[in-house]
Amino acid sequence: MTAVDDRPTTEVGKDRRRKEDQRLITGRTRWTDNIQLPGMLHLAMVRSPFAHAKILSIGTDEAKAAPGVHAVFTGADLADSQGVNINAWPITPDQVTPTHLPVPSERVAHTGEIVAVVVARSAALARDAAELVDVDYEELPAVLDLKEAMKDEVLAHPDAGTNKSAFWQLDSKAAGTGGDVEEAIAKARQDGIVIEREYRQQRLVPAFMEPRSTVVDPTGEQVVIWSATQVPHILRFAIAATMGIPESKVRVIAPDVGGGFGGKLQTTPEEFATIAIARKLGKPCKYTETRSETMVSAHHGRDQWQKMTLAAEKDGTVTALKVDLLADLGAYVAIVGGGVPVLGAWMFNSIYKFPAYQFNCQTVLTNKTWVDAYRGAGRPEATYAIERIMDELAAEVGVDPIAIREKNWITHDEFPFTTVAGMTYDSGNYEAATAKALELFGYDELRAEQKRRRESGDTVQLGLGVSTFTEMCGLAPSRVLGSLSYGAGGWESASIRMLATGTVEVVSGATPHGQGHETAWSQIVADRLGIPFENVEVLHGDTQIAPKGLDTYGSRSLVVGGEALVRAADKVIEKAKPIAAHLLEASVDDLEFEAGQFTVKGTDKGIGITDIALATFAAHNLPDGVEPSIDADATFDPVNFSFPHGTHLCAMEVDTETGQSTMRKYVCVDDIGTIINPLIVEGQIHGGLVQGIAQALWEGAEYDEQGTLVSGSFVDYTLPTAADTINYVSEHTVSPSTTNTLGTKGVGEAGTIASTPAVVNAIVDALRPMGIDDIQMPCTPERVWKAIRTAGAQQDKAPTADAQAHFGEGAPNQDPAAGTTDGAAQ
Ligand code: MCN
Repeated sequence: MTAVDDRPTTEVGKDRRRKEDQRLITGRTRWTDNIQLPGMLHLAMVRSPFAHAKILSIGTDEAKAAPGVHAVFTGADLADSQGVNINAWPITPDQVTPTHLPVPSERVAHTGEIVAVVVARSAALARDAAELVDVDYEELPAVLDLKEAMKDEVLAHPDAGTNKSAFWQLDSKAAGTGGDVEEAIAKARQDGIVIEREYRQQRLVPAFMEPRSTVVDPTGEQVVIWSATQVPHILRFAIAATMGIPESKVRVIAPDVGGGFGGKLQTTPEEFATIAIARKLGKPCKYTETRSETMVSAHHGRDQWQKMTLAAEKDGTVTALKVDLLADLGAYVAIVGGGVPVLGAWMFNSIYKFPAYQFNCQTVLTNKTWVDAYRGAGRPEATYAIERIMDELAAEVGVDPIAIREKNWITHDEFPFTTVAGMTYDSGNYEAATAKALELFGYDELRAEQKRRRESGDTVQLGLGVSTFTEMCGLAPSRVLGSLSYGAGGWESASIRMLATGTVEVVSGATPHGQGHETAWSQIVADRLGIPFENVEVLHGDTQIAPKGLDTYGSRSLVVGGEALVRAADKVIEKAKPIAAHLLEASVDDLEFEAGQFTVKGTDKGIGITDIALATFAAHNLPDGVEPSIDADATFDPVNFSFPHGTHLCAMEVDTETGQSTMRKYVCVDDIGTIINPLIVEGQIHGGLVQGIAQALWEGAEYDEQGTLVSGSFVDYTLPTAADTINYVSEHTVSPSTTNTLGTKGVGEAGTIASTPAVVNAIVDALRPMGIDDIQMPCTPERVWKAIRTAGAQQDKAPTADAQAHFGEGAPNQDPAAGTTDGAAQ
């Protein structure tokens, strides 16, 4: 019997290996730090060792006299030229936004802030001399904890008068999208269920592979800036807006960039300082940070307290959700730092039909590294809290976590569905994704094994974790972003240039830094124009070559930039059509276009689009009035976000004697609509999963009482390696998006958003019979062990009938020697 060949005949859907990997893997590429310019000088930063301090004086004489040193600059020296780091998303008109100077001259507000810059012949000489800069500080009280910051007793910025940056609310009753949340909670307290929990999102470091680097050449007509950035277009805008250089005189180039995960969507003090100094000296300058510098000076992610109040009927039907979010911004409001927690407003309600909802978000300033978008940005945080508390509801009602979700989720026949947060989800099928995941996982068998282990008192218990998530990505409709006071739009652009010799240049406004756009974009164009995949060249990341773009973040590139590309391709075909008709001596209406060929309907007369490109280049025989070009540009602004969703299931084995949690199985079924390249998608999901799992188990940025980042290196910040991960089972269902013609939804953040609660739910599920209903992330063996011990101590010391009679409800039941939970289990 012949096997049926179901490999796709189109490029879209094909497992194409990434074109760009050839040069990346063999090192035939240019990272910013590889760029060498004649006469180039090198910068080193002098950074504050204090979390909060007045700068009393800066002695630069010794550093200036050091070998190879060209100059030393302080904030005062740069005051007239250094610009200011921007906040592009003031979430309220009265948001407290401390001025963020690249090099401050009076006061530092977090450890690692730059106080002086040394310029020398080499990076090594600059670093050596930086040690000789003598800064006299007067240490000021620092506020490090975000709950402490709320008290306003110690101020991160004394001039601001408060640490509270902004308060933002979404209330379903006020918005007309649902009922009164307080009423629904009060009712549930009478005759239903109310669950209250507080979850912690620990601080994370977006540990991209390539440290940030900037090279500036000020010697020509334009200032040319190479930067390891995700956002060359936004950087050009910010430089023009704050440094007084006309935008047309600024060229930003992001060459190959080694990852970002949101951590490179910032405009940085280091970039501004390097530009200011290069312009002052009139010489090319380079600054590349060390890994230790990345840890303290590139922005951090997450850092929230999430107070959740969920109301339900006795059978588990949800009736209200109230979220009180406290979000740490760190020392400054980063480019979209204030807005990231607010994105949770549309995500905490997730896939569930809450009749009433309220989201309250308070952002707070502290003397720590500033916080901004890290893979998922606002959506992993929200997904974590809602998926954790849905498990608590299931436990309270006494049903399986899957059953509580089925009872409350939006069913496939209810799409499009406008949620209580006012967001319209266009498509999805939670039942299908969950059914597939359960089957692949072997859910029932694993539950049976869990029961056996519980009954036999196995020291290694099994827990099953569920996460049925959705997210909003493809940032996105400019009008919606504008209504939220976001400073930029959400469109994306693409251009197609039909070269005379049959190859095609695609120019993308989206700027990949690991996502494989060159491959995926080639697949889209190859199908649309009917030309070989190999004949498409994708250009990006240089504002001179791709002048229009809003860059890559928020899993937006495909659903916005990919659709712009489709529209540009359609325009190319439309422009080629009259030329084809003219050359074939046929009417435009009689032509059809397929697989790269225009043919006269019902005949074998035809001409290929690449032949038309050549004929247009020669321009000897074009119809009257037709311009000699079939090139086209398109800019696309979607009407809505895209809403990927999926079901992630995790099995964890928890050793109750050591606290060690080991992943046994992980299955995810993601629905990201049409898939352009399954191989890229698998890579995106795997990478995303590891980051989400790492938050659950390993990673956390910890400060000491002085405000020093004690997890400031990879020795202490436990980034997982391949050896720490397992083989995940990743599958898909397809509910095409209706907001782009490709039917695609974003995938770049899905794994990170979904996986964290699946893992923690599994660990808690394993330990629930011991009375444990939360473990604060990261669930390290120590924390799990402490939680087990504390729970055990509580059970051992359960008040006797006598004690209860004596002490009443307040009967002591905790062994003081066991200590407090110390944040290990809350
Ligand atoms: N894709 C596809 N089919 C789909 C969806 C996506 O084939 N249905 C492909 C796209 O063509 C693209 C890739 O998957 O090649 C990711 O697409 P998309 O979801 O549009 O995300 P972006 O390209 O906008 O990338 C941003 C996203 C984010 S927000 C973070 S953070 C992140 C991520 O991508 N950072 C990354 N993935 C990363 N991958 C690497 N290697 N490095 C990072 O820093």
